[in-house]
Amino acid sequence: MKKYVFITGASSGFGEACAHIFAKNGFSLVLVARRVDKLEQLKVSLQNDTVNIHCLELDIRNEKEVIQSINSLPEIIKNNIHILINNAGLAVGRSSIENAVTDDWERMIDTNIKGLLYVSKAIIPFLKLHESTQIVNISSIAGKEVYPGGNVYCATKHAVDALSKAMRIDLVSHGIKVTNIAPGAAETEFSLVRFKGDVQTANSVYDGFEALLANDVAEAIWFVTSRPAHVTINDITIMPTAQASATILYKK
Ligand code: NDP
Ligand code: 8X3
Repeated sequence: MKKYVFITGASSGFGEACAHIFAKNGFSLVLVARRVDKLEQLKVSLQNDTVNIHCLELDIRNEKEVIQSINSLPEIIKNNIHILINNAGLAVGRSSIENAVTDDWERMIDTNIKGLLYVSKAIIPFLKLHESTQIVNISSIAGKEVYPGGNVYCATKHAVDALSKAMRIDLVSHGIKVTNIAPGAAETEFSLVRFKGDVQTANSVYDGFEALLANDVAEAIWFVTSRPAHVTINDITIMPTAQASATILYKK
């Protein structure tokens, strides 16, 4: 029976790149996002005789929907999930606290923290069915440092970093590995979402240096999930070479 990897935020960026790498390496996939049309397109591009792909239209902020959609998956899928990649997430806005739109805070907290928790709680019982399963949480350099205007986004990613440590403790007796991945600047739809569709501002984030690509992060995720059973990589910080810290970027 093929092993499944459950990838949240597979309609774009890191999640989509993970779908390609895991399919190439023989995993079957559960692909999760709100934009199911994008997932279906991805499915068509990946489909071959050896890989099973299940698309799940899901807003991870909705606890009931998360529980219901995961529990309604066919038994053959649920019972063969070996890896959960908690990747879905976003930044919205980059204002100082007194100028921020509070709805932006709700979206980040509800997605990056609460959504990650709902999905994890629903998937962990299935991971427990097997030896040596794994959760990969996508945090950020923003989960290690803070920067101007990063306030709530940084707080949510610090929470992901803390939850990775907490999950490792709670799940060690079940042999579930937990890995925290903290990327620096990567060129995906991330900035377009953060700046609410302002293409010029989004593009300017990546001007003058070579940002990470989604595939660079997906390769790191593949590396940590393909170690032998007795080896866990706890934490990876992966940066563009031109980025020394959250705030220090060498731009030409
Ligand atoms: P993208 O915007 O390209 O992808 C984000 C993904 O998350 C999309 O597939 C989106 O799908 C999904 N998503 C967002 N909200 C929800 C929701 N409520 N329910 C389900 N899915 C949702 O960004 P990245 O690939 O760059 O980001 C992936 C992760 O990496 C995020 O957690 C981000 O914070 C983190 N990160 C990004 C960095 C960067 O510089 N790009 C650096 C460090 C970390 P849809 O809209 O279809 O629902
Ligand atoms: C995304 C990277 O530096 O914009 O998590 O916060 S950063």
